Amino acid sequence: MRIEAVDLAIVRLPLVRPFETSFGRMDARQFVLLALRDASGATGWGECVADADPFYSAETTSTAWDVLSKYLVPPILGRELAHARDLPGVWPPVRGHRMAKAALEMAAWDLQGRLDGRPLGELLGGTVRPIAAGVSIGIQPSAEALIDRVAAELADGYRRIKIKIKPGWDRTPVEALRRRFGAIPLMVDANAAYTPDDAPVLAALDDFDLMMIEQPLDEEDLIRHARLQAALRTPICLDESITGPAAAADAIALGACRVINIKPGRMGGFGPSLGVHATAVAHGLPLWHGGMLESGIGRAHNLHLSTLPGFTLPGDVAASRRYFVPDLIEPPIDVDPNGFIAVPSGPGIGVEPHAGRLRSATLHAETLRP
Ligand code: OSB
Ligand code: MG
Repeated sequence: MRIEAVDLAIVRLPLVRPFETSFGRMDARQFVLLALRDASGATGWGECVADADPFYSAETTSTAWDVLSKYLVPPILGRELAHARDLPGVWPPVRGHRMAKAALEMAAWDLQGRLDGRPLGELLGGTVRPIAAGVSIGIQPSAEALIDRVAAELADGYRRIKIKIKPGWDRTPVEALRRRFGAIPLMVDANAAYTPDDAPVLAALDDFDLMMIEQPLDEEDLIRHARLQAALRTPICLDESITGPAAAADAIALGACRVINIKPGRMGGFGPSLGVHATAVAHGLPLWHGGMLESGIGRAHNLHLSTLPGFTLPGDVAASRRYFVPDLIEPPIDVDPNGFIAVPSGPGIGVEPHAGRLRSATLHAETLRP
């Protein structure tokens, strides 16, 4: 591939309903969208998962824009690359900024698939097949409101329910869901809202046979996660802490988790994700694919990676209509009555933005050329 131009846009899409977590409430998604234009006329798409605010992670839309336009995009402009996997080798030694790196790296993989005429999932080593889908449900105003949401998601076929928790909203919603829905596949995500002093509250959740507790403690606290895991029967799943293959290996060696949530958009792209996948599979840890409220572009990338064999649990990769109506892509991504999502077929990610919708959702755009 030879990239002749990169279009960068800041895109804003209102969410169909607010999404509340322990770190705040979101009403819209604002992200950097990349288009890599190859000399052959093909275009690869990438969506940066960094949000407008630094609450889930340190990176933001602004930092991603800055790092992409100053450091990551210029060295690839006009340069011949044998394969998408070679991209990180041409970057200057930028520390961190994994979300910015991921957006560009994942766009290069989409382009690679289009140039090869193959679906991205196949290039990554997966077998393109329908993906088991779960949902992530934000903090609700009451247990009754939560029960109504869960009932609607189960009726749509979703195969696993994840609810967001925080101190003060943990036992009550879990107890209410178990009482109303019995033994459904249920898990919770704390987004790092607890401290080691909260261990008794988390241990009390052992009574409810949760599939796992996701990221209870701070992202840098692998050792405290290991101590907490030793005190719990419920498996801990790490999300924010898994910054790449080294962190995954450390977490497994320490016993800090028994499940891993892979988000390529958070961990620097498909290269690092394949590394985490291999490490987890080698140690027999179950994996699932996370989500970051992506538009159809990022969602399609996630579906393709989800076709790898290590993803044995339903992921947070749900239908477009739970997030955006209309989505940036047409047709939107849908779920079947059994809770499976078809991976878009066709070369690369198999979808592209609807031109008119992209234009009206774009807040700012620039094109970089050699
Ligand atoms: O922690 O998994 C998370 C959304 C934004 C940021 C972090 C997370 C989430 C979700 C939603 O849980 C997953 C999705 O439906 O895309
Ligand atoms: Mg999470």
